[in-house]
Amino acid sequence: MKKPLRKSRPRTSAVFLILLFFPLFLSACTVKTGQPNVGIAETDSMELLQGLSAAEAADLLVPQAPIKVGFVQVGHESDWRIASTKSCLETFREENGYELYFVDADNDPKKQVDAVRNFIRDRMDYIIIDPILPTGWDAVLTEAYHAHIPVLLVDRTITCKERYYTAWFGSDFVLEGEYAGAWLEDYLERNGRGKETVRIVTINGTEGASAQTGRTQGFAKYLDRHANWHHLAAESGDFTEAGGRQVMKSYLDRLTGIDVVVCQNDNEALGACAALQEAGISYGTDGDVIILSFDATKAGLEAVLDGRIHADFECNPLSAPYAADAIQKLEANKPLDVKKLELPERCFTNEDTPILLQTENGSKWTVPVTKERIKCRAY
Ligand code: GYE
Repeated sequence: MKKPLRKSRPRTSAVFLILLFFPLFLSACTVKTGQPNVGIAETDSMELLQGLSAAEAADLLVPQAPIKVGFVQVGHESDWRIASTKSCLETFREENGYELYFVDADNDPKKQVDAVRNFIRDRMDYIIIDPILPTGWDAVLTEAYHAHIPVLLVDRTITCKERYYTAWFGSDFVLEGEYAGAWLEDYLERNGRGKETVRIVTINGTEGASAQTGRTQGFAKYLDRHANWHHLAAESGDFTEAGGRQVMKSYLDRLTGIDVVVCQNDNEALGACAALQEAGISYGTDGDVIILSFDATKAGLEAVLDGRIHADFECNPLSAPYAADAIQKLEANKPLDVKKLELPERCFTNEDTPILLQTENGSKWTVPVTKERIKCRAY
């Protein structure tokens, strides 16, 4: 992979200075552990530095400047997002050698672009973007490119030339949607409902976000295959619980006989359950309406365990450690293994036995949800 162009951090000039005054510096220098970003333990520095070139010794002795990371987050709309933010804050801690500049864009695409522009102005070493929308990035990414600041993308994607970002770590949203379709197909078949008319509604995520378009596209392949599946409506709940509840309520006000609700995340699913409950309509594994969801957060899996949600298609929010790993590699001038990496994800169901889901783009066994599984989950 092509090495990203990046200007060196201020450390370089410190190294230069130290080389100039090396003999003087050496005699005065004892380095202590426990201080942030100092490379070697308290010891006789003369002894430790023996055999090293002046440049190598200087590199060891100079306190490393923290790596400045600007991270622009989508917002705080869901449990998934909160887990993603937590992972970012834990990963890019001061103790780990980072100076993190974190911006919550509150679902405003303009705020995201402004944040990136500020990161460029403030000379971040790296910029990490979780983009609300895939479009609107060309100008600012070009600016980052010309400022030689590597850009890493996490979670959702951006539609731009590949050279404008160094790497992406996220999910295959189309595949997630396909698994949801494959599970529903299999479930209806197993329950003798393969030929029945099935009335489906979808509660979309934020319109235009790659998580929304991908899941929609994947599930649509299964809608297309089944003439008896009637897709009645798809409206956005903006990935929030309030949004899910409100959209479900409006569906119930104007539509009858809904068999399946596809919610594009867990918060929307919980909102939809509340609206169904309020309307006195039974749902879940003991009820009339089948609920599907995405994310598989703790709250989502608890709902799967007690039968409110039938199946939950996992989306992994822990991409920050992957971005940090890439940064460490770039710092060490090592090549990245891949430019795009899809994180591992599973399909959880309320059923006791695993079922093999096969789609045109992948296959995997479903995972039955248990209390123990939920307990040891990170988010
Ligand atoms: O499904 C939802 C969140 O982009 C995958 O955004 C993410 C989605 C996730 O708010 O809960």
